[in-house]
Amino acid sequence: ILENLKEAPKDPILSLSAACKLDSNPNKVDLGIGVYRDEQGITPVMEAIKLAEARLLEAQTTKAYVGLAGNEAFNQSMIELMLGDNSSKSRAVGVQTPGASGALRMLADVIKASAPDATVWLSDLSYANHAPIMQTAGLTVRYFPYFDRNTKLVQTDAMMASLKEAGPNDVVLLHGCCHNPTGADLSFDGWQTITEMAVQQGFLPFIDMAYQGFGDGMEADAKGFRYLAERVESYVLTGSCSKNFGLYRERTGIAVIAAKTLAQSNRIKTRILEAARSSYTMPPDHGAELVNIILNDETLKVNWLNEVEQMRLRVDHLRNRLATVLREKSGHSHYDFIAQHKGMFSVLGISPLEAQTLSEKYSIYLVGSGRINIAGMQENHIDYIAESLLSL
Ligand code: PLP
Ligand code: TYF
Repeated sequence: ILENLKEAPKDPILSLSAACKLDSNPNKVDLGIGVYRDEQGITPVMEAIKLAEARLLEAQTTKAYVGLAGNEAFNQSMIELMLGDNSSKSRAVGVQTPGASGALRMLADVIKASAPDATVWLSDLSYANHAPIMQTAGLTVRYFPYFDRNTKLVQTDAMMASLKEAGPNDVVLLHGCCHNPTGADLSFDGWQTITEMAVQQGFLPFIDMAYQGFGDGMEADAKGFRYLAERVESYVLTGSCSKNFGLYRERTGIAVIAAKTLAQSNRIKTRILEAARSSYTMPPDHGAELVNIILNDETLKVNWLNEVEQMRLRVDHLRNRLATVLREKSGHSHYDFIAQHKGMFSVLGISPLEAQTLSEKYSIYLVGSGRINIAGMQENHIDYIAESLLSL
């Protein structure tokens, strides 16, 4: 029974780190996988997490199972963090999942169960795992124009024109902030337009929030999504603690459902628990309890917010430096858009072949879409990256 399988293609992003590790070029730079690194090239355990871990070690008395929805105090705290005092909070319920990845899949399963013929619209481009997750859940995927290859910003008019076709049997997946891979975010005007369209056309907004705090700040990053959440009848939302709590490997995330009424949200929640039970059953607790400890302790929360802000400012600084150095070295403003992008990534608008040349000739590893992880750079890489890029 196991004879028929051919080898699966490698994960295109994870395999970049492996290739970079094997590269003996002393100038090598890993701008592939989306993890934050400090000026020493390390992805540190955050201070607030270390303190919460010390408390947890002291206070935890059992490792017995928690339950299908995971840590409910975590779920409530994450809803607070993402929604603030949004009016939709009164009908929002959460389920802890193994990362936002788990949440994407659980929500896709529930959408499939409720509307087997639903189409999920993804931005062109979108997160590498969005289409595989939606398609494996049995949903049809369509793309709307998003990234303008000329301006390297969002082509809002073309996006909205295309989404005119989305109706009550459609799901529109939007990145809450810090778009992966492009770095090009919807403007607040864009959020207002899409909100109006969701209300009028009746499609389900599906918001994926993996980088809250990395764009303009913890509250500012939620502004567009919260505007939408106030006004649409129903939406679903995923949250990730991988980046803003640095909990990557602890697989800490949440699926949030805000249906018409709290009773309906709770009914849908039972279907998510059913979907979880028939796959991983229960999410890991460690990361969720750490987040819960931090978000419910005033001092730890302030420490944590400061740490995220430091990371955000560092990435912002690297962005601006790279754009400046590219302008100085080239004498033109072609790469100025890098400074306008938000979050960890930028798509540079180079071809897959040029991306391959950067990897093979210069040992600068980046995703084939031309995405670089700004948060993976060190200040002393910038000249080399700029010179290599301009030599293409
Ligand atoms: N969604 C987006 C847009 C992402 O970039 C990522 C990964 O970083 C995820 C979801 C999944 O994150 P995780 O499963 O680590 O929480
Ligand atoms: O886009 C990224 O780099 C992150 C990390 O299969 C990631 O989201 C990459 C590949 C993958 C899972 C996560």
